[in-house]
Amino acid sequence: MLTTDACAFQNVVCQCKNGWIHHSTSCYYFSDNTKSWDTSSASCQAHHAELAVIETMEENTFIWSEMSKLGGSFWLDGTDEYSEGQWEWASTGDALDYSNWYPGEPNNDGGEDCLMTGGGYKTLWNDGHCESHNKFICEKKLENTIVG
Ligand SMILES: [Ca+2]
Ligand SMILES: [Ca+2]
Repeated sequence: MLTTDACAFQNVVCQCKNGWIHHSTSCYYFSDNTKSWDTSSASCQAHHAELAVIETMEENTFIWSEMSKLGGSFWLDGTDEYSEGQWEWASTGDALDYSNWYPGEPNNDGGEDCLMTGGGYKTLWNDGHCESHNKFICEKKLENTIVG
């Protein structure tokens, strides 16, 4: 079985499909269009990906470097729709180890259960209304292909 370390070997090509950006062990897609959180998540899954799960400050810095070029707010995979105030990554059910909330967020203002970043929040995070339309970031693990 290939691990991400296999990318270090010369006979393994690690690449992302056109339109996806390689960073560390993942490929990321930054949407142009805006959708609700549910529809954004489904759109990622249609491309065998999930909304982005941000696990480290380093990864957060990477997505901000792209978001700041593109502009707009973006959905991430986090939600507390199952249990108010208990934030988890929807695709794994894991609690958020790393987080980067804007001061005063998450405030559940009027019932906000979906994780967004970018826009006026810049690199920081906010809980937004899941029905609002934002751009979104999909993430999937790097595809390893053995050559030769
Ligand atoms: Ca909430
Ligand atoms: Ca909020």
